[in-house]
Amino acid sequence: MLTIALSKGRILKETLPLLATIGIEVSDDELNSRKLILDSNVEDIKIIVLRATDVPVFVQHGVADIGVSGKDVIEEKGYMGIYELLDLRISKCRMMVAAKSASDIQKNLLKVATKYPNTAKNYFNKINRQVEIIKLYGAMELAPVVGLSDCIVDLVDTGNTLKANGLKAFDEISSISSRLIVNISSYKSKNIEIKDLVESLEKNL
Ligand code: PRT
Ligand code: MG
Repeated sequence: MLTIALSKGRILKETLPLLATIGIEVSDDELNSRKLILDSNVEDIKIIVLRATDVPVFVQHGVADIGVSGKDVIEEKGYMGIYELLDLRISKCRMMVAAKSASDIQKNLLKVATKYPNTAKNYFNKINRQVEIIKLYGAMELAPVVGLSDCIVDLVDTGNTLKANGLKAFDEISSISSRLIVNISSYKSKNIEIKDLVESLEKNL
């Protein structure tokens, strides 16, 4: 049995066609049901659908053997108990520092609002900037507008969300795409199945 954890939303939408290319399919009935553990057409492969930030946690603890997670989420959580095996090159975007104007990110003690406190801390440490991190769970773009922070660290794709809120992206922290991750023990105990799956996925990318 192989259990694959995916997050609902864009990663699920973009991973299902990849799985289909290697013969793993989930019916619309399963997808539209309220079930959280979905059957696939392959008898010993199940799909669990989670919140994006929970995918590495399920894989780390081995309740899912494999998962697909944004590099943003993996870097923020760290690599304990997991291996990153493959860049799936889907759900691409960039981790950026954004603010109302360039002068806002020149301040001495910078206030940074973000859903990614570790990523932000590491980045500003590396460039020797002193920061105060304000952890938020959503609507980051609001923080500089209402004066809660000087800037934000967040994902940017088209830039439309920033623009709509009067913000601009300044520095790029990293480029992001979704990665196939695997539980370290599963990788040992189910090595053949997992390697097969990874190799056929890789061929079809
Ligand atoms: O929505 P929920 O709270 O359930 O979780 P989530 O927002 O983490 O899930 P989801 O499905 O939205 O995102 C899952 C993964 O998709 C992330 O972990 C990233 O790896 C990847 N991804 C790719 C993105 C984006 N592009 C993206 N643009 N995740 C979020 N965004 C958001 C961004 O945070 C900002 O609010 O879209 C907005 C910016 O988009 P543009 O196009 O306006 O620049
Ligand atoms: Mg979202």
